[in-house]
Amino acid sequence: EGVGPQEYTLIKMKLLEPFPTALSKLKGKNIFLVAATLRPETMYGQTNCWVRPDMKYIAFSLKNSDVFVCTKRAARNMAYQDFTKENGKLEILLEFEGQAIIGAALKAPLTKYDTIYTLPMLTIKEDKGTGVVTSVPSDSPDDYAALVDLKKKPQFREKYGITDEMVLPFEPVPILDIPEFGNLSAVAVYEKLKIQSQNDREKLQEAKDLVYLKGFYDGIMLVGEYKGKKIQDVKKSLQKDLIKNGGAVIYYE
Ligand code: A2H
Repeated sequence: EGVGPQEYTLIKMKLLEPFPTALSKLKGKNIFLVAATLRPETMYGQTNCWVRPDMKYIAFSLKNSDVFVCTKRAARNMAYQDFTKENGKLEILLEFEGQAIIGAALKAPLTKYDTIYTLPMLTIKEDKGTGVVTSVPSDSPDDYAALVDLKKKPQFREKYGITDEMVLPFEPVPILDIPEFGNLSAVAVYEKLKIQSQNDREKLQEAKDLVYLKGFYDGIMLVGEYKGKKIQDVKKSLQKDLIKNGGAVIYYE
């Protein structure tokens, strides 16, 4: 990437009660899984949240006593961005592996699905974003590939204690129209390149290269307040609205 910090929109996905056992001592608190995204305009299409089962996460306190869940690396950055009571100081409440929160129910902003679930993605990187990724299978080939893996492999769901209800009802939502790729661009390239799984790294990179630039610049919103408008013209307003309504904050790294 270029010089200087990258700005991300941090999407706040509220953990619903009953909390997973590993977080039960935080009962009654406002807990959010926080996902770093470059595509706030796609949040209408969220179908689930991804965490990596074998990666470490922490829960830490914000200034207002709300709790965020993400990697310790990201939390340390946040401590220097005015998220915590004391600048640079991190108040860690709990540490656990992603596995411990798989299956957890969440309320996410803008999506039409009332409740979405925390599911496993094995390719999440430790050193980028928060380690929590919000899933938009309509427009992200990585997300679509990981969702299809779970849908077509009952043993994969079983391995992580995921029930059918957490996965099967969730379909990619047409939210953007992208020239050449239509209104489910990730699905279109997944099929075009005959991608087999989330581990098909080379093809997934190619898929991303194909759709991203077009999505960023020429895509048209199909839903929501900015329906009919170009993404590049509404991205900033949409981000502002999300922040104003408590669904997101800005995060740099
Ligand atoms: B994006 P960049 Cl619809 N490991 O959000 C793997 N991927 C991660 C990650 C991590 N630790 N942290 C964030 N990401 C994903 C939406 C989206 C994203 C769409 C389309 C493309 C896209 C929904 N998922 O990303 O290297 C997050 O997924 C294209 C790369 O900093 C985040 O935005 O550019 C993006 O990668 C940040 O990656």
